[in-house]
Amino acid sequence: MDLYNPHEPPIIESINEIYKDDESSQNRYKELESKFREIYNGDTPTHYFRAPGRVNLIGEHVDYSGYPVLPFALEQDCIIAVYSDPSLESIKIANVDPQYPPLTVGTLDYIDINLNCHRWSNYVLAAWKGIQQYLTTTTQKPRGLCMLFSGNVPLGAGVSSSSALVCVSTLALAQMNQLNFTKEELAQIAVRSERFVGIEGGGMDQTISFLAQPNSATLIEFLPTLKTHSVQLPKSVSFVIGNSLVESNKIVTGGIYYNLRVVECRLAAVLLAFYMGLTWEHIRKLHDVQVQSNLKLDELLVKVETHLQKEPYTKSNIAEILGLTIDQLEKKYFPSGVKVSADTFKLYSRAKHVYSESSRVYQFAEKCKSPGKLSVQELGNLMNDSHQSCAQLFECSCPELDQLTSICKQSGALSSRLCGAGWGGCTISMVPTDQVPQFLEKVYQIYYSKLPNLPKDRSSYFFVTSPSQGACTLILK
Ligand code: NG1
Ligand code: MG
Repeated sequence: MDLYNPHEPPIIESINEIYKDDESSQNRYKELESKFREIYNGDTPTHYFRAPGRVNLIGEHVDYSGYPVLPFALEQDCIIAVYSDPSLESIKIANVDPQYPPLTVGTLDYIDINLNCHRWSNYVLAAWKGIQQYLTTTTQKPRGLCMLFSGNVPLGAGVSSSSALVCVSTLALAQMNQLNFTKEELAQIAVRSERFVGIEGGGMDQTISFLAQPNSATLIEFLPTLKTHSVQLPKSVSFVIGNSLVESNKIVTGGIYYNLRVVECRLAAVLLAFYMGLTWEHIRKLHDVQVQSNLKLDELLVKVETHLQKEPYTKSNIAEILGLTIDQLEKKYFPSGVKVSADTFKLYSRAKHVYSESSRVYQFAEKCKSPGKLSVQELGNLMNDSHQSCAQLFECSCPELDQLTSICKQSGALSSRLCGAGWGGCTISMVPTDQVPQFLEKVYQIYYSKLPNLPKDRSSYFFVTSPSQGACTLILK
């Protein structure tokens, strides 16, 4: 069996096997088990599951426009211990971290997620809502469960702590209910489930959490159908994650940041199609414009220059151009979860970012295919250009991310860029492996040592990472 075949269910691993020389990870599961017994009156968990966070090398804010991304999975993950017996009629959710309160839901309850109440358990409920849909189509009665969660993916940091939680919940809830989905199916269910929390994400995070392979990054293509290709990274460099320590909560700011960008990209696609004389009524994504027009990314960039105005559009400008009322425009194109609150929409610069960033993703993956000829600085330049485009055209950076990425470059990194949604959170830097120790020390002195309330454990916010494996079921052996 090919362990990393997306058309197979996730693999079952032995905890002692995958954490052979790693006592602290083994202890993490032992602690989870003893905490579980303490919380659930002596019951012993029968199943364990894990799903990792991720970094993205390049391809930011292009997934929801239908374009490929190039992430890999982190070692940091969200893990769950689970127990089930036929007498249980509810799902009990608890977290080892006392700041995350427990919750109980009946297995047959209708799941209504309150978008105004920002609870960690919303992500578990979202996963349950996604899985419930498959159980009601069969005659199967959902299983009652006791679940205990523990996570070490940095939160609100653009490395996908939320998706790790949704993915591990999706995996556990599916497997405990004998739903034998493949990794690819689980990823697609988790993508739809996470949208119940109100953010119209593109699918990169859940896909890599399930389909990641150790030792390589993954090029994920979403259209016309989901496809993954492993990409070997150059051996002479290391990847360092540095959290700016500016927290960015996508749910809280979704109306002015993430969901606004989703709608800006959608409207850019529709107007571009309209002006190019395409059948714009069916267009939802910038990728749809490429499919219908059959143009290359460079040619589409020229179309953006020709057809979209540099000045921001208002809702009434756009409605008038398309011959719609504002109400029709909102119903057809605006996200239904976290409401967008903006008066103006910068369609020109958002479209320019998406088409140019997508071209960088293809170039990066292509260069990695011929390691003999590869100049790592060329990869670095693509990453640096990605940051510039995120900062200037997509406006998803912030002063601290700009400052940290330039400190990283001054301190020996070949490249440094924001990672994930942005507006805070992490940077990813590519550093020659033999220079990593000096790099870590320099950046620590210049950026981190000056910050107030710095967390005690440096490795929780500034660490070297390499591609790890995707979600799996674990056994205590
Ligand atoms: P993070 O960084 O986890 O907030 C988000 C989206 C991705 C992608 C990136 C930007 C979700 C779950 N994740 O990630 O789909 O659009 O931003 O490239 O919405
Ligand atoms: Mg997230």
